[in-house]
Amino acid sequence: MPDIDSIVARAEAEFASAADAAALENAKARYLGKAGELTALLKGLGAAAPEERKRLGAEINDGKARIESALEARRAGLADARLNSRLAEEALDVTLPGRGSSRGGLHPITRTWQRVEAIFRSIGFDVADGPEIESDWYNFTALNNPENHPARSMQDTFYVDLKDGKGKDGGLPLLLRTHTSPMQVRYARMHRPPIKVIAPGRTYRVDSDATHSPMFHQVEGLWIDEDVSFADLKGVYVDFLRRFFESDELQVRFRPSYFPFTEPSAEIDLQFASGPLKGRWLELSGAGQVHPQVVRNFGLDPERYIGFAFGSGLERLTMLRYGIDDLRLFFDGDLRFLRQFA
Ligand code: 2U9
Repeated sequence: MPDIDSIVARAEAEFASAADAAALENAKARYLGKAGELTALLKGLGAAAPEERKRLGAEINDGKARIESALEARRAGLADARLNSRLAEEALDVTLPGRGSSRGGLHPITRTWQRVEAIFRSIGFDVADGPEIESDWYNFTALNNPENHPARSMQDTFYVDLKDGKGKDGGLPLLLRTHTSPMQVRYARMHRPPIKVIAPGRTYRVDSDATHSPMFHQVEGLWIDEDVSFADLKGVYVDFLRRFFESDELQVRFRPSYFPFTEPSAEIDLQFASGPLKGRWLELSGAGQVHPQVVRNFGLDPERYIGFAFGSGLERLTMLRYGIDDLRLFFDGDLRFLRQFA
């Protein structure tokens, strides 16, 4: 008669050394499976004498129960170990400080843009927005730019040249607007006077150095009615500058100049009463009385309607307001610079 205790002891040892569930199930088969050792003993019982069969049967069944309980214990042990190792692997240290969420902020140009809109809205100006790809007519012709004006050349203006020949407006070229003026022409042709509007937005010129970027921002304004004068222009613009720069002491100077779309025209300079730029005349904007031909291009009679226009770079306004000395900082995306405005 085989020694059941030793079979049970071997099974227990094999189960204990099974490294995983698969090894354990293989070990189980060697004892309790169809061809297992204990199964073989049970099968052999038939050959034993009846008295012997009863005693042996009880002994084998007892051995089987011990092996099964060793198996269950090892199964539970392996499951426990697996759970523990997963817990260790996937552990979260809930005591670690959070990563925090960083605060976003508006780009300084956007801040200027919004500030300019708020000031002009407060004195009754509408804000217009429109296409950055323009036709030659809206960008140049309507603004009284002569056919041979250098601004129209390939060296100064980005022309749109689509391969399928679509970059044309009835045979004339399309281009990236070189100023926001075409938007005011569109606006003036869609509204009846009084026309009181500003057009802030992106503009493009073939120009790139420390003080010029191929993409830059402008804000232009237009006020057309039956009796709008140069004095109104001065009033509106000086008020705007004092509010924009938050200084009532600020000095403003209008210097004669020339633009094809205004006549007479002026450059606008300003002088701060305090701060690092104090006492220096700084060029800022241009302006003038809208040229009669431009008023005609609005579809209006220049004998009846008159008004003024002005234009300024949003970059220039921003640099003077915050004391920024390099235009390229606006376009580099350097967080050390941008965070100062957040
Ligand atoms: C219409 C008619 C006239 C807008 C004007 C200027 C003078 C001017 C420059 C300032 C710095 C452009 O960004 S800049 O380089 N602008 O000097 N702009 S008058 O005149 C207009 C606008 C629209 C229909």
